[in-house]
Amino acid sequence: MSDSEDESIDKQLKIVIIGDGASGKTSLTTRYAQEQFGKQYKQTVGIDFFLRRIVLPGNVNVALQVWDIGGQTLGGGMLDKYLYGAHGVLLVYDITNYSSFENLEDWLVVVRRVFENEGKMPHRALVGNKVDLEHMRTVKLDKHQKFAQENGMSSHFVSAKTGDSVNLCFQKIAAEILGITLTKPELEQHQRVVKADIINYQAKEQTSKQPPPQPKSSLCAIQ
Ligand SMILES: Nc1nc2c(ncn2[C@@H]2O[C@H](COP(=O)(O)OP(=O)(O)OP(=O)(O)O)[C@@H](O)[C@H]2O)c(=O)[nH]1
Ligand SMILES: [Mg+2]
Repeated sequence: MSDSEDESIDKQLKIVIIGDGASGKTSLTTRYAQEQFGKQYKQTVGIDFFLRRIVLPGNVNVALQVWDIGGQTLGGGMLDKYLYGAHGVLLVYDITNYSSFENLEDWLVVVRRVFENEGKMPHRALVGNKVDLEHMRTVKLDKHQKFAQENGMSSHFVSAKTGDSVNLCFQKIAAEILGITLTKPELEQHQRVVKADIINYQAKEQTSKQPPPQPKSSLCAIQ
């Protein structure tokens, strides 16, 4: 099959990311689309777009059009328009911020209202972000699961910072929207290994004047 024929079987999916400000929507999107993460918080004003192509089992080429919506759009007039025509909606909260979880109720109200008229609801995914801060978790697992179940949502936990389960989350959502089953090896392939930085003790030693480490020993630290 030639490249041009490959192109013709592409499916385009509109994925909209919503949730409170600072829950990590932009971080999640840039991690997924550009393999980047920034510690600095820069509020999204309105909307940003990203595109990523993936291949699903059966050689199905999918173009994911990701709409990253600013948290401040809740209550504004534009949100309905952004949501219109979405195949999937990710409702993102920060597992260390309880109100970001509670407020998803309000975001869901808008989703329901927009799609009531369209007849068909989009795939809805509940995404708990910042799992690298597990020790600071304020939203219990059972709360998350209950909310997902009651609202017919798929359930995901990710860290935009480390990249943990980010690819997997989008892959699963796209496959589910298109009615494609992912096999266990395919699921495992998208589990990302979390990288640990190697500390250079020789460089540290020069600045801190600490006793030298044992020869040939090296340490890993997960940040
Ligand atoms: N530790 C940690 N911090 C994160 C993670 N994801 C995002 N952050 C931080 O959380 C802050 C807010 O992230 P954004 O992605 O800008 O949040 P947002 O949801 O896009 O916010 P709005 O654009 O205002 O709606 C930033 O300082 C990020 O660095 C994560 O997985 N772990
Ligand atoms: Mg943002």
